[in-house]
Amino acid sequence: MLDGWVPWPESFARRYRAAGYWEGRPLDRLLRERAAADPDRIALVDAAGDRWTYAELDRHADRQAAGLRRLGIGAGDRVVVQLPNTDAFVVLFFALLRAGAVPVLTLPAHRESEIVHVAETAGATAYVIPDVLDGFDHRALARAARKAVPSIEHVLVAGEAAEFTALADVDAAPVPLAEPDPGDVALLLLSGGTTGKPKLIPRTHDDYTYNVRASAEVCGFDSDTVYLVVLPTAHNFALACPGLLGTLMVGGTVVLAPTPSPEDAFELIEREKVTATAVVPPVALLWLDAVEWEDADLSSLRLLQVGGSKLGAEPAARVRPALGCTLQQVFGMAEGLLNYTRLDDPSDLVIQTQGRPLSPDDEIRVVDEDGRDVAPGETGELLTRGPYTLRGYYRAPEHNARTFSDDGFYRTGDLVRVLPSGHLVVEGRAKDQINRGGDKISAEELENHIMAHPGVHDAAVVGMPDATMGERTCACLVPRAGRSAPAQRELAAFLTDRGVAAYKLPDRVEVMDAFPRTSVGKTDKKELGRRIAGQLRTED
Ligand code: J2J
Repeated sequence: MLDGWVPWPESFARRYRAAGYWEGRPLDRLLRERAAADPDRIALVDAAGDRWTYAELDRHADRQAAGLRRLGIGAGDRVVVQLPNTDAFVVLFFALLRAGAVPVLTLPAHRESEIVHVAETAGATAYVIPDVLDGFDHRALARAARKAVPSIEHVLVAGEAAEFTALADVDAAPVPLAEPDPGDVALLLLSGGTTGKPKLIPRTHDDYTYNVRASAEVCGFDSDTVYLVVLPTAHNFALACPGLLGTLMVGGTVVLAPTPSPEDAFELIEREKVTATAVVPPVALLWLDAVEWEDADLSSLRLLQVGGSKLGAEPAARVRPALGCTLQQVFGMAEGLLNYTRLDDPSDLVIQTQGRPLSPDDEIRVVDEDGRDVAPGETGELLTRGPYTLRGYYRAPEHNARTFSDDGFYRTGDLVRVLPSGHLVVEGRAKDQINRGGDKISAEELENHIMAHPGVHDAAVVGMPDATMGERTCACLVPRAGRSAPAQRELAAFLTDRGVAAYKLPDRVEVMDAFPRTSVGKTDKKELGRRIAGQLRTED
């Protein structure tokens, strides 16, 4: 069993098994079983129109698993995966599971700072990359990562491998492989993060299979479902809620979009007769406008899932008239808990709320700053535990001590209120994070990077309101005595040079003589946020 993760207490594990949530099946079986039942159905279509049947996908995953084993990548090995929305991701994901290795899923946008930290924390033995993506050479990143993290023995490249191993050559005749223990960790997801560095989220075969199966049921996925992957495949939402895994589990067809742009997505919706997809609010807003000028036929689309950050009631109400499909709000987290509006919910709940918990055994508490339960309907911090919510981050005991209650509830950092129907309304956030249209940015992580700049004495990163993104990132700087603080462009270049992902770069820089302080002398970020918001209003 993998060490460094926190399993559920045995009494809970027993309960979740008895209730039928945990079925004792390895995650990759969902593909194996569909391939046996319906070998010739189309499982996967990429943007170029290449098609994979279930049998082909299954066979390819078996061959790649054997190839991975031949390289020495096997049981319990952590493998950092950084691939775009391509068939290579899907094959590799199942191949790793079958080889017994643990995929560690990172975004294509991540750079040296994130990759090195993640690979180090995971103790990764391999790193899988594209060759060049959007003009960025991932092989150069791999060279830097290998230098910084000596445990990385293998770099596998989808495309031109240079001195590394081509993923296409990771291929061998299938060999019998022992199935993993379904109670063990199947994959590691990345958390949005609220502290200095991103955290790793262990998800077990049992818990993730349940996450996928229950989501597919709630969303009405079946073999007629054609699901378009718009968000990165490495994102929990697109992967498993129900996402690509939920579609494959029920024998539907997964279509991979290279970008969320209306041009790419609408063309694929029309060409492949897509029935369902999942997007973040800024993409939903873009699509709602784009239907006015793009003349693609979107009539096949039945379900638009929107989540990752809060969708306003006004755009929510426009989804059906503009796109002709059902809206589903999803308030989820890679840590576990998923809230969905139901397909038959009255429209006011669909428009005004962020859904209700997926599982009857999702336990919800809403507490005040002292940890006491608030009165029903009042706003407080959401705490949760349940059959698919983590009990601790991977190899992070100190952080876990703060982030989990003694009885195992995860403190989400989200401020919510619960309606009598059980639906949740997200009212704000207690965590020090910016939610930039669904992309999460840890203020502390970014502040640490910024404070390495020689012109900066102190830094505070806060969100500022934005009509499209919900929030954007503002870096408030106090210059070092006798020096000048960097302007936005210079700061962006400095952070890029440090290997910080582009989505984390501040949208605005505010230079000030000193920060407002709270009564205990801490930087008053709420006040800073108010000041920036006020300033933006005067600029309008
Ligand atoms: C407000 N805030 C939301 C929503 C997430 C499905 C959907 C989303 C995610 C995700 C996910 C929100 N309204 N509808 O993994 O499977 C904010 C909350 C939450 C955090 C989690 C999925 N939906 N959020 O966004 O791990 O603050 O997962 O705690 O990236 O996003 O972020 P993440």
